[in-house]
Amino acid sequence: MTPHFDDPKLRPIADKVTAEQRLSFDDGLALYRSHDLLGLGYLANIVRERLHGDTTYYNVNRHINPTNVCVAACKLCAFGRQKRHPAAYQMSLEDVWKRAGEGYTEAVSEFHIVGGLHPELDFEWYCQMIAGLKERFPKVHIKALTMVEVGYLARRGKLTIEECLRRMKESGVDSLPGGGAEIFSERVRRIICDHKIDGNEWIDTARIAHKLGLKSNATMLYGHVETEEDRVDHLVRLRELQDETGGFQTFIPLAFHPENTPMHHLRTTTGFDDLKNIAVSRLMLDNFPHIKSYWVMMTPKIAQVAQRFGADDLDGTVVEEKIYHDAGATVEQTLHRESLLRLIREAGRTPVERDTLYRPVVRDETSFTVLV
Ligand code: V47
Repeated sequence: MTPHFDDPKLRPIADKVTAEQRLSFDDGLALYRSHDLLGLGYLANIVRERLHGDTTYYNVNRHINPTNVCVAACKLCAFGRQKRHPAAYQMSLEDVWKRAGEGYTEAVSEFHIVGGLHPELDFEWYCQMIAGLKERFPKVHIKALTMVEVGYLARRGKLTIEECLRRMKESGVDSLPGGGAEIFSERVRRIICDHKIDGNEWIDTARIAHKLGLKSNATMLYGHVETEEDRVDHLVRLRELQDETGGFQTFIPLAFHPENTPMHHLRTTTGFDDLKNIAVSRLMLDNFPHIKSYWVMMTPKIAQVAQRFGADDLDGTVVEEKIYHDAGATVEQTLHRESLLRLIREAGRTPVERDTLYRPVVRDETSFTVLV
C-alpha cells in the first residue's frame, strides 16, 4: 500500500528511504521544514525497524560528575560554576569511588563520567580516578570524558590528543560519551560556547579516539540560535566521519534547556520539534547504528513515543543527573529498571538490556553478565 503524505515533498524522500539510498543535504532541509510529523515518523520507523526490529535498548548505568567547576562559562550551560562560586564543588578521588558504589541496589554496567573544565585538576588526577574505578568495579564499562574535556586536559598536560587518549585508555576508559558537540557551526559556537574547542577539533578528536579503538557517541544541541541549515550541516559532518571510522555507536539529539543559563530568555523546545529531531537524525544518519531518545532530556513520555519515531534506545537508570536538572529539568533523577521496561513494553517494543557496546546483558539483582 502506498502511504499518504500530508506533505508532498516527503514523497521523493520516501522513495529513497525504501530504496535504502542516502539522503542529501537538501533532503535533510526538506525534512526539517516539513510539518508532516506523522510522515517523518513513518519514514524514520521504517529505518529503525529495518535495523532493530522491535527491540528497544536500555542500560543500567550511573552518571558521575566529579566537578562542576568550569573555566569555559558557556552560555548554553547551567551546570558549570567558577571556582569561588558558593555552589561550586569538586569531589575527591575517594568521593568519586564511593559515589560510584552507592545509590542504586542493582549492579550497574556503565559509569558515565563527565564534568567541568577544572583549572587545577590535572590529567594525572583523572587517570587515577579512572584506574581506581576500574580496580574497584572491574566489570563496569567506563564511558568517560567528552572530546571537549580531552582537548582541555591534553592542552593543560602538554600532551597531544593522541597521547592523552592513549593514556586514558590505558587507565581504563572504555569509550567516550557524545557530549560537547553542540552544533558545529562556527557562528553558533561563538554565541553559545565560544571558549570551547571548535567543531573541527571535536571531529578530529573523535577521529583519533576511533582510530585508537575507542568507540564514542555523538550529540547535537538544538533549540537555541541554530538554523535548520546548521542542524543538517552537523548531521552531515557526523555522517562523513562515521563513513571514515565507523567508531560512533549512538546519536543523541539534545534539546536546549534554557532555565538558569545566560540564554534563559529563549523558549524551551516543543514535543513536536523533539520528535522531529529524532526522526530526521534517524533518516540522515544512515550509518549510525543507534538513535537514543534520552529520557532525562525529553521526559520519559516523549522518549517513549520516540520509540515509534526512529529511536531504538532510551538510555538508562542514570541515578543522579545534574546537567539538565540545573537547567530546569523537572523529571525524576532515576528511572528504575521496572519503569524503563514499562515504557518500552507499552510502546509495543521488546526491551533488551545492553551494555555500553550494545551487547545483551543478563542479570540477577546483584550482578550481571554480558553475552558476547
Ligand atoms: O555536552 C549542557 C548538553 C551535554 C545544557 O553519550 C545542555 O550516551 C541542554 O552529552 N540544555 C551533556 N543541553 C549530556 C550528554 C549525554 C547525555 C546522555 C547520554 C550521553 C551519551 C551523552 O548536555 C553537554 C551539552 O551538549 N547541555 N547544558 C542545557 N542547558
